[in-house]
Amino acid sequence: MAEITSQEEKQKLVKAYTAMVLSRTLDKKIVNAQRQGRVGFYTPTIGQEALQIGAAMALEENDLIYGYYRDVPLMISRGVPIDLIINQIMGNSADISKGRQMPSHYGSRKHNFMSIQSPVATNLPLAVGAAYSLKYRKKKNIVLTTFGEGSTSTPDFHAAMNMAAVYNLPVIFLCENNGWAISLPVEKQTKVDIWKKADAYGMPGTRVNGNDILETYAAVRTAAKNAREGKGPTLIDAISFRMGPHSTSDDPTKYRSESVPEGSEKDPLTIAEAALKALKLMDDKMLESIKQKTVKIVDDKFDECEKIPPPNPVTAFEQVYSEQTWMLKEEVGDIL
Ligand SMILES: Cc1ncc(C[n+]2csc(CCOP(=O)(O)OP(=O)(O)O)c2C)c(N)n1
Repeated sequence: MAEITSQEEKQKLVKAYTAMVLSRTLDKKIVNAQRQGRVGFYTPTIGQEALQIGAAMALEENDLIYGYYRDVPLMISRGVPIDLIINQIMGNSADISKGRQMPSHYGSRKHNFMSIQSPVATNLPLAVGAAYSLKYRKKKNIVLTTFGEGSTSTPDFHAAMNMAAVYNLPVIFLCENNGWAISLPVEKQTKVDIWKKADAYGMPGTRVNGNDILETYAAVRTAAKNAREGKGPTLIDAISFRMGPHSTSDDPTKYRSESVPEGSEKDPLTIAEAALKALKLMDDKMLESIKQKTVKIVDDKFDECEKIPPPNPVTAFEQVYSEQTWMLKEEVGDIL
């Protein structure tokens, strides 16, 4: 287990654990709601809480995040309220994109969390472009971008890694290596360990146990320090396991037999709880109390969001052009 010593870091860990519990509880709530027909679709995050929240622990508020569809824990640890996430999944009138996007395509300008795109790895070149801009403008903030190991087989991954290294940009590539790209295991995805790909582009690459929040935190902390000091990008290969299905439309029992059950020794929450207890920051009673309270918070918020009506159809014609074109005006007229 990686070491943390300062009081500030210990407090961060306690906060991070509450974010982990909130993410896990929300995740289970949404999956159940999908099974009940209350939401249409969702990409579960269970199993990837430690690596995302560990990364967030090492960042500053003004650092930019270009994430992907499985990054709810990362959003939560940045302070994104859970109703923003629930409303997006429901596509109701309180959703910031007014139901235009499919579920799991969140974003929050306030939290420097860019909107998610569907095509995998398309966030990487954007992250590199943002890092270029920060460097050009001599800003001190940096960029974190995340992606699954399957996304490393795209041209966007290679173009982004190359440009980041050539221009020595302040960007961290965090590979959420959960072992599977839908039904394709990592061994069939690539012949080389993901972290070793960094060498081909001339940047440091490192592998961590992504189920261990402190290990991921330590790696991202080092990468962030380097990026801020002008020492360029890093690739971090955070090994984890996708404990749930790829999405609510997927049945992993059709293609894999391995599992990491909740509460088992590889579960990121179990590992975080052991760390909190070893550091004497929490005992079993406190851990249980956080879990209980969180269930109520999530249940209440979910019920609240469910009462919000769907978007007014005319909103489909808004927020694209600053002034509506005559064609749009005509179409809106047909609806009213
Ligand atoms: C460019 C592109 N190709 C294919 C897909 C279809 N697709 C959606 S998710 C996914 C698997 C991605 O796996 P990985 O990058 O490992 O992330 P994970 O879902 O495991 O977190 C694929 C192939 C897509 N969205 N975009």
